[in-house]
Amino acid sequence: MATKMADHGILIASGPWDPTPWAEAVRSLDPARPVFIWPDVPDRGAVRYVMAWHPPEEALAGLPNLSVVFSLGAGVEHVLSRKMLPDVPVARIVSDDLTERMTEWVALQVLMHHRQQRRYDRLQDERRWHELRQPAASEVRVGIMGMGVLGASAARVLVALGFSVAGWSRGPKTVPGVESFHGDAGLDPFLARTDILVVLLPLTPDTRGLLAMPLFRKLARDGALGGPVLINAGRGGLQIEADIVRAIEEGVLIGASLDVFETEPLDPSSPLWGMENVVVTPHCAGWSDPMELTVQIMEQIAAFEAGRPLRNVVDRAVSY
Ligand code: NDP
Ligand code: OXD
Repeated sequence: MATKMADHGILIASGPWDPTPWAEAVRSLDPARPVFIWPDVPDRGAVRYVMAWHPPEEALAGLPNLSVVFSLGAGVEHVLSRKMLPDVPVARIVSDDLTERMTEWVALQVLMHHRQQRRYDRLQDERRWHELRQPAASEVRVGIMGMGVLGASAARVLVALGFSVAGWSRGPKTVPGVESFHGDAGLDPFLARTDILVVLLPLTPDTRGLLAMPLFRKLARDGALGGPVLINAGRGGLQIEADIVRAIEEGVLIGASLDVFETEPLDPSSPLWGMENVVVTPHCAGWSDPMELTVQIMEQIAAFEAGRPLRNVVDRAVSY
């Protein structure tokens, strides 16, 4: 057993994240399995799996026995973009815990804009008792770009809250109470009926830079909120931040909630920090719990070593 395990080691290459809780989680779940923390890999032949979050290029190269790369997040662009990534399966995280956390964040942001909470915060600062006109949820059209695991979950909760919800994805989707748009042909009609745009797309060659002024101008302008709102928790590479700033300044957007940025952490000099109806959160919408996600990865490894198929393997042809 010990000899076999020696060839079945796990390398943790967690980029800017502290690797310690991930290594501790693996060790507590499978004490016999060798665990390496990049760049400390004395025997590269002993690495069979990599647990990766923004791994350095070299961490994925020269691993002769590598069988699987496990992304430590739901997104995988940080692995697929690595030129030295060998031709092995890349599996991503699909977790109830992460999905629930993301759904909470989306519902919070939609409600914050819908219920005009930023304006009430300012009124409170001024000690002013002033009631704002408040549309019903059913008058507000939420459009979700990306109707995968996270988008569909958020859609279900927003439907339950009474919003008029539509989704846009590559292929058609059936989610009760949600109007489905898909593909290039479905994009403009989807945008034209959307007051609050929620983005839960992966970052791929097709989606990079999509959230820019031309798209913002296609959003509905006749809605109950007085203008469109952008909420992005997908990836920063989807958005052009200079366009978001200009769109807010020019009233093309009346507000935004952003959890992800072109460069993270967001630079203190970014005007987004100080804009009145812009909410900035530090890529925490779907916070990953190391133990919860490591349990899933170790179950995947156990299945793989027993000859069963891996789950949540990314389709490299479409990059997500
Ligand atoms: P999924 O792979 O389950 O869903 C992706 C969705 O995007 C699918 O509906 C897919 O369409 C759609 N899509 C992909 N490419 C296109 C395209 N070119 N045009 C139209 N639709 C497209 O991913 P998840 O829901 O699990 O996660 C989504 C993203 O959320 C992740 O990739 C990650 O970037 C981000 N994320 C952010 C977190 C945070 O903390 N901010 C936490 C976790 C994830 P189809 O269904 O037809 O395939
Ligand atoms: C993820 C993330 O992809 O945290 O899971 O962004």
